[in-house]
Amino acid sequence: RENKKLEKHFLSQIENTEKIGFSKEEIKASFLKKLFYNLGRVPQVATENDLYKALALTVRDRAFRQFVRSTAEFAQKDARAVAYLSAEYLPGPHLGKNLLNLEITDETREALKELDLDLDEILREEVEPGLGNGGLGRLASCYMDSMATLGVPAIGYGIRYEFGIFNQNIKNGWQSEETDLWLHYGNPWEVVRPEIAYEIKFGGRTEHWVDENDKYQVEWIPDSELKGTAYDTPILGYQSNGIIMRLWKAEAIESFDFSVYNVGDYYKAVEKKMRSENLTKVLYPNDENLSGKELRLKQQYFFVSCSLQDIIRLQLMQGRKLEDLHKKFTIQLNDTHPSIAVAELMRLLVDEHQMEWVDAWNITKNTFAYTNHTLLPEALERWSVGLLGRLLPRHLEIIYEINNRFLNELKERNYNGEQMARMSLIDESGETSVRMAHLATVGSYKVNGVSALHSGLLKKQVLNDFADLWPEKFTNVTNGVDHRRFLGVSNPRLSELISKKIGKHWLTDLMQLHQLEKFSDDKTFQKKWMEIKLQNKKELAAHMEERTGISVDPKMLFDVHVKRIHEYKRQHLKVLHILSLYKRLKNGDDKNIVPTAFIFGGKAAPGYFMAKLIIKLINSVGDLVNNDEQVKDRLKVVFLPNFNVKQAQVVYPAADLSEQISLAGKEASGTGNMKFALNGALTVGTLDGANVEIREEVGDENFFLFGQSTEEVQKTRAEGYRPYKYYEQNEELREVLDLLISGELSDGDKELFRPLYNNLLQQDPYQLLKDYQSYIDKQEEIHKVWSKPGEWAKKSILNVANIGKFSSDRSIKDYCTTIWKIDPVRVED
Ligand code: OAK
Repeated sequence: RENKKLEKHFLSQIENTEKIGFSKEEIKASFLKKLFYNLGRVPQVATENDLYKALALTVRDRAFRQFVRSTAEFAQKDARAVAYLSAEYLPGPHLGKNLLNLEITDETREALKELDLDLDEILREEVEPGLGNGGLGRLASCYMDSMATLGVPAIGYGIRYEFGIFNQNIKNGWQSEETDLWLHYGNPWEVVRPEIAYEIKFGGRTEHWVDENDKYQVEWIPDSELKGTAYDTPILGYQSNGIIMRLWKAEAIESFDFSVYNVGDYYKAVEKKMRSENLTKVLYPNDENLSGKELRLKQQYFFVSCSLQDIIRLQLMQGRKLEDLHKKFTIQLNDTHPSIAVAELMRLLVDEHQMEWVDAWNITKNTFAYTNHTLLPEALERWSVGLLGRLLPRHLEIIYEINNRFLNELKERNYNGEQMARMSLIDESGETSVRMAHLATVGSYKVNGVSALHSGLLKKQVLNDFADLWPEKFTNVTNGVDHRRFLGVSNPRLSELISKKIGKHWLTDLMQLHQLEKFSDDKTFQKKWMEIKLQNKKELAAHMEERTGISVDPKMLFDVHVKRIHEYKRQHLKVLHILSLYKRLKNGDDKNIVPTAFIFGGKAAPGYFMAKLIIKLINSVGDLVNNDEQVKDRLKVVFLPNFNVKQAQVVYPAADLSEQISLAGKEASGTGNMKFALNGALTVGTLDGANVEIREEVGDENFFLFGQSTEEVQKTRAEGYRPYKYYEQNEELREVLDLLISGELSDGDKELFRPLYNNLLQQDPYQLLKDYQSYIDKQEEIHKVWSKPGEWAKKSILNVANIGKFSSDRSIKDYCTTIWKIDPVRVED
């Protein structure tokens, strides 16, 4: 827009920090104004939610200021930018985090106090956006924070699901799912951009012809269309920059189908609108498991196409050539969920922008980079050619063309038929389908795994042929976590103690925590350290009692297993341990058993029977143990319902022991492991995912290692694993397993847990029985160490002191140097 006056006044307003100040008085004034002018409320009738919203809007103003300033800076520097494409985000509550980033937590607390309001109460009002399932979605949000903090020009693209991950209730020990209504009370953080909207096509057919200039042309004639509208949420970095998360909502192109309306069928007209909106209604709640549903593919294509059209618009708007797209943008694919982008960018460049195939391909394969987040075969996406061709006929043609050219290249390099069939984008072995990981790999300039172990396995197993062909394409970026959220916001007591000792610099450089090492033997420091842990445990205990009715003594060892429920994560191995302790106590053998609270949390995919049965088992064991007079002061079992970011922020600071017990070779990285250690929990874990690197950093004497290594797991399997052998040979294990089908856990019902029992005795795909004894032995050692408070405190301090590597700031710097080739542009105040 050319309007000098508007611009001049705008700038003087925005740039003038006085006008949007950060002092207590200014925050108070803004808050009161928001309450009155934006929400139309006077104090007498204002609800808790009104107060929350008034504060959120106060903070959002300040957040947008940062975002606008960063954008101007990025534009001026003509910086190369990242478009992060992720089907999932789990940002967690925004308010507390934004206050920290703006460094106005104390001022805000004071301002509210003067109004007789409590900041903590207002913070509890926020309903978090549950736009993801677990690790992958949360990682995307940690990366958004670090990109903002470091000044990496970036946009995070995703889907604005109206209903996010379900709310989990526990009824009679079973999980039940309830719709997530996160938008019900309105979302003060987002701004809709109705003018940023793109048309999206589905179905129909293609027409091919040669035009008058001898150019091959293709037109896609769809059978339905809808549009995606942008909703922007500012994501602040610490102290300075801000970027946006742009989420797409599906809508009908016209609100009403007027041709139908005119003939009088009003309801039919509205129906079309509703059908379009269905597309972004709900998040698929499967974690590392395919739904294979048509709507899911539509969601993926929908958000990818909106995002790519937006990226092209931004490229052209800034007067740049489309041919230079890969120079100004890099597009990171968060797993294969957005991998249809490879075909879509080709379509946009070739069909819509008339580019030659070879040039378009050159741009495409220099634009995308692909992160793999799992090796589980059941999570590797494939779409049947039938479904893909029906929904996206043009894309299927493009995928076949990419594949033909790729296979020709292999032929030229003398690959044989078998190798080519293995590497093909099309899997012809069963139902003909497209292997999305192959499409992403062929269409990207870099492919990375998320921990050293996982990246190695990716090269050795799932993508080995590709790694042999293009070794330089493969790399590793070990995951990291947003330490400002998971220590700064969620553990204020520990943050304060640390800052008092070593200053606040750790907030932007987590390696500073090394300075704590020299206090690890200091008795006074140890005492303060453990007092803080105890305070945090009291808070968690109160929280758990409120939600489950189960009371826990905060002095117990808090042994915590929180993450999605999945057999490979082996929550049931933890259960076997609890039952072994229970048995021992009942037999009067209580040596080396310290009073312990076993705390679980996590959601099961609604259709995953075994995972749901594991939840029921945990609760049944809880009923048995918690109500047994003989053991109830020694063992407690709590399943905390509805584990999400908000609850995680109460759990991690209160944990003594972090359970990271997946079967080696199965957990790509894990990030909960990092959050626990960051809060001073000691890890009991296998050599899986990032555990390996955590152990390297914190030292093996400060990490409780057990179980087989990846190689040993493979050897066990190759030698014909017979779990029954361990059942026969290990008496305690046998007794514990038999307890599952004794009826003791299930009101006499001997069949309830039989599926788990049979699975463990007959297949045991995750080798619990094999790792059992090693786990039990390690737990005995853990209980011994816990009995020596000084020793435990020292290990806890050393864990925190050596966790610096696992900040997502480090991960993002790695992405910048090894993959994106971007220099961050940090805007200083
Ligand atoms: C979910 C669906 C499909 C593919 C992967 C996932 C997923 O959440 N993977 C998880 O990603 C995290 C972030 O990289 C890792 O820390 C977890 O180990 C991995 O399971």
